[in-house]
Amino acid sequence: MGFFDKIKNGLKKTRNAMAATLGSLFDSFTGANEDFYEELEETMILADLGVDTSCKAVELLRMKVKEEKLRGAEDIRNALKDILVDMLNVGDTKLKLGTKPSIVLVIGVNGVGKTTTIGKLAHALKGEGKKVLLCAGDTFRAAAADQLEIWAGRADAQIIRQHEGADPAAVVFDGISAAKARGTDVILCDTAGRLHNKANLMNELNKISRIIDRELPDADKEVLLVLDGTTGQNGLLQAKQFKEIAGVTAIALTKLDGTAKGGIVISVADALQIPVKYIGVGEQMDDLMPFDAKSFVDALI
Ligand SMILES: Nc1nc2c(ncn2[C@@H]2O[C@H](COP(=O)(O)OP(=O)(O)O)[C@@H](O)[C@H]2O)c(=O)[nH]1
Ligand SMILES: [Mg+2]
Repeated sequence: MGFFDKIKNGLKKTRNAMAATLGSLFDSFTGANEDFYEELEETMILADLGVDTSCKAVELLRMKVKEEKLRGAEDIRNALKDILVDMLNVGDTKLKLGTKPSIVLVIGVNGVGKTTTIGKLAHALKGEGKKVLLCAGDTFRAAAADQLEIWAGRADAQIIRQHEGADPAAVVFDGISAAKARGTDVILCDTAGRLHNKANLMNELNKISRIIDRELPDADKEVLLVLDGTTGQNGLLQAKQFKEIAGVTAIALTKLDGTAKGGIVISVADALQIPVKYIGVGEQMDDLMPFDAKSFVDALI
């Protein structure tokens, strides 16, 4: 399956929902009047673009239609696509991993798909010829490191782990030392998402960040926030909290294969102004797609 087909297939549920509602809206199109704009906004809210983002998109469309004197349904549909692509373009969509080593700290609440995303990402980076090391910073349960180890095996990456209950910052320290000694290109750090309150989580993430800054002062660093695409606007709330406490530089939205509300991607990028860099469209190793705004919108509409 080609790249575009794979995105289309992964977004099938959202695509079908959008095709049904947007399709009938544009099929019965008689002009860009109040009713049309209202229905369009509703359609977007249903696809989980969120009230703010949907409002903004419709407002921008009104202006564009007026300025460019657009009349036909096809022109207006294309104008809408351009607006959504613009809203998604809030920064570079590629992870910046130029230095050797470079490091990605992967954060997010329990169950969103952090460990799985790390496994998929390791596989993708290996495919680019990079030497990858995984760091088992989720020390809450031994099973978490076991799961990461299985992914390391699948992706043919190295792994550094410690015993259950170990200090995650110490595991990261070990991982960085090993990476320096072994000539690793990219370190991917898993973390636990189950700390009981915001202060706890903040302390732990701060501690890990301090170690990274101290040990790798000149390295390229990314903080990748993983969000579960099926949790919709709830996930957005989570994301806002993480943005406050952790200096997020990139977002991965997972499980888009399981939802008709893939519009959340646009909502997240627009509300946080942090680029979505990956989308997860399944549980297999190659089900992580590098994000591209244009392909995404084309697949959606
Ligand atoms: N369908 C689907 N399932 C996913 C995706 N990403 C992760 N999962 C599943 O979500 C569950 C939790 O993933 P895990 O990586 O353990 O989450 P973590 O707690 O954040 O590390 C697992 O069953 C994964 O297989 C995805 O893109 N699509
Ligand atoms: Mg995990």
